[in-house]
Amino acid sequence: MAVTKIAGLTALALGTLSSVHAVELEISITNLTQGNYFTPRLVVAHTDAADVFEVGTPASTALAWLAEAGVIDDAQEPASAGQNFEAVLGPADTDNGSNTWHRFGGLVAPATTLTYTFDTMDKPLLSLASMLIPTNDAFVGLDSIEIPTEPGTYSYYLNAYDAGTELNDELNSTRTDITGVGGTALGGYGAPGVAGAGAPPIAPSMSVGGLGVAVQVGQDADGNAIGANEVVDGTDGPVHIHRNTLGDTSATDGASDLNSTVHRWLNPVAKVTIVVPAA
Ligand SMILES: [Ca+2]
Ligand SMILES: [Ca+2]
Ligand SMILES: [Ca+2]
Repeated sequence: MAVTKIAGLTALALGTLSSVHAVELEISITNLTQGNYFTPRLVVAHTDAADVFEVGTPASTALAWLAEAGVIDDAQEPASAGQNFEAVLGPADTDNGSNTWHRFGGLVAPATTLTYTFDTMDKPLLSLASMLIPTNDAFVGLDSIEIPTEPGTYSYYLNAYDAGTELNDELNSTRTDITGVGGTALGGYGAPGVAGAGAPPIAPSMSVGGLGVAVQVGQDADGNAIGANEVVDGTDGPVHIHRNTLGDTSATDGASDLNSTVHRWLNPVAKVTIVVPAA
């Protein structure tokens, strides 16, 4: 998969942001869903020389890792080295010229809020992305908003997007009756609808298989071999608004292993609040 960078703003728009000053933002993210979790968040302050995603444009390999497996950097999944956002953006927590980024850890549970502080290092734009679990390749995204500079509190509602890099089969990797080759693992989690086998239906464990680690050995829908730590398992277009989880009411048979009474959602799926402190 080719990594594609798309300019987000014109030079004219950047010119209007010349008054940006270094600021430590307080960023809160609220999970608005009933039964989906957010994996650790990629939060990037950047110029128009960097872009996390673009609706209507094929996802980068780094975005595929994030959306399919929750992987942002090598520390999470060494096998993604050279393909993940660390490879695309540079080291975390420092000024990379075009960007500075953090990986904010921990799961965001349904109907909960987590808050972070983030030094934007004078970058004018802000993006955020995080995988929704359990899904094949859904992510919640904020794309290149202008970072407010006046002290105050600013809110944004975020949609769930489909990265387009994995077919939405909604099948756990142990399923063999439909495709004959196993499902595409719903992010590598060991049981349908949860992050670890045996966990309650909407309370993922972080201990089984590692959070967001892709385990997709088998074959894709075209019969091509998929090795461990690959994120190639069919495509369903450029980045687009997610069709939502379809689900059904059996975790072990039918067209989906997800629960239609728990795992469906409507956009927006997240609220982000940015507090710009008084200078
Ligand atoms: Ca973009
Ligand atoms: Ca998909
Ligand atoms: Ca089912």
